[in-house]
Amino acid sequence: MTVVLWHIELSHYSEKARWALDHKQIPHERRVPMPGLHGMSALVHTRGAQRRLPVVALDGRRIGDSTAIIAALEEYRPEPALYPADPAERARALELEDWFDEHLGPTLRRFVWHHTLPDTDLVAGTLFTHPSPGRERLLRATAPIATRAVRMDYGVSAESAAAARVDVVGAMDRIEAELQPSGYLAGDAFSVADLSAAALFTPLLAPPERPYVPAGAAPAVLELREELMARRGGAWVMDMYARHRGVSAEIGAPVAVA
Ligand SMILES: N[C@@H](CCC(=O)N[C@@H](CS)C(=O)NCC(=O)O)C(=O)O
Repeated sequence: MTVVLWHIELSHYSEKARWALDHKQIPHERRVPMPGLHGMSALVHTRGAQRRLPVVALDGRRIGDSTAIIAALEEYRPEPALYPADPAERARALELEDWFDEHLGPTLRRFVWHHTLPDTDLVAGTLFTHPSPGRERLLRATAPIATRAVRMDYGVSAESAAAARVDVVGAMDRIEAELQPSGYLAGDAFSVADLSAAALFTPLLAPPERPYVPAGAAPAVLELREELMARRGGAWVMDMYARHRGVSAEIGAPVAVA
């Protein structure tokens, strides 16, 4: 049975699921629902259980939520492992995954959307990394309504974006504080903790190995990117991508030629 991922190209939670699928080299198809219909698509594919993407079809099951998806993939294809074998290290890795999911994911999204939404060209360039003229026309036609909906859904405002900036910098502090002598967040090897922290930073830091990196970014995003890239934690995110992002296992993905 083909493994299918319903995802949003830009989304950092989707990037967690893509990275896990690619890391474990699980061949899968990727489907991108039309912006505006993401919630509906998640509800349909999980039969009402989830209104967020990513969602994975795996072994006859529909699984929503990036953390639950990685847990299911770990069972389905245990090697290469994303969960440390040592119980204490595993508990630490899962705690860190959770912390970055809850503290970095929503705040970084709030900050990036606040500064991106006023520029419809930028929004289109962010959502469509391949030409999609039909979808882009629809997006432009509905931009004022869609902008309001995104602001409401994610709690985006000038005040919340300012607070989010502080929290994003705090998440970078946490990476730097938690890094072990090994250079990883839990134990001596790459784990779900490293994958989560690095993936959740990508809409801001845009490592070149991340698929679907938008061509442009808002000035405030570029400014914070520069600030964080000058830090040890920013260099660490780049390093995790360079060393561990690996090759896509998407069925029909373009093959990289040397
Ligand atoms: N806790 C979830 C969060 C997923 C999430 O927030 N997804 C957002 C994109 S970043 C989404 O589906 N937004 C579209 C919508 O709700 O319509 C996870 O880890 O997968």
